[in-house]
Amino acid sequence: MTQSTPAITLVRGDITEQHADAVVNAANSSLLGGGGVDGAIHRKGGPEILADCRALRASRYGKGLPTGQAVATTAGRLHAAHVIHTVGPVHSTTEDRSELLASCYRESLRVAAELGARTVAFPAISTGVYGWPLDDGARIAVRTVRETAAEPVTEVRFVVFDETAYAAFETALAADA
Ligand code: AR6
Repeated sequence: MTQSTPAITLVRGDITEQHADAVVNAANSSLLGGGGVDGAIHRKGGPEILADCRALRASRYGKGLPTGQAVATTAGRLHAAHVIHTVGPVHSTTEDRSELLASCYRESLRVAAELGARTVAFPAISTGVYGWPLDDGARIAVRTVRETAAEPVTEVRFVVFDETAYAAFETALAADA
């Protein structure tokens, strides 16, 4: 049986306001919080998320969550059942780390599918503090989701903060169709 890939939607907004089964966090490998999306998710979701992250550090990820991998916690007070934390690569001009960025989307979808999530909201991973150019980050995001069968996930929603990011995803969605 061939599996279908999720439908993709694009919205401009705040990822912490999304109603979805799973919300993806652009975390760092410590899993203990930071700025950007990560800071916003922990602030709005409340302390249960950090408690789960600390438990994951104590059990499975003593050395931290490796770049390109994903792991789920509660979503605390967010309008979601789960937060899926993934660690994007820092952008490099000397090394091609695209495969690690693609892995973030693939692994997050794999975890979402395992949890039985149907709707998954993603930020533009690595395109903030980690310095990935938006156009390329959007292209990798769209291409990877289009290549990844993730039933029962039926909707992947890219949630971007500003007009520039929205335009980058619009272009990627049009070009890759
Ligand atoms: N909703 C949607 N998009 C957002 C939001 C929001 N509330 N806030 C920022 N963005 P970033 P990274 C956009 O820096 O590059 C943290 O400190 C932002 O404009 O959150 O993967 C972690 O702890 C950008 O386009 O994630 C790590 O140390 C995109 O989301 C590090 O930053 C991602 O920006 C991860 O860096």
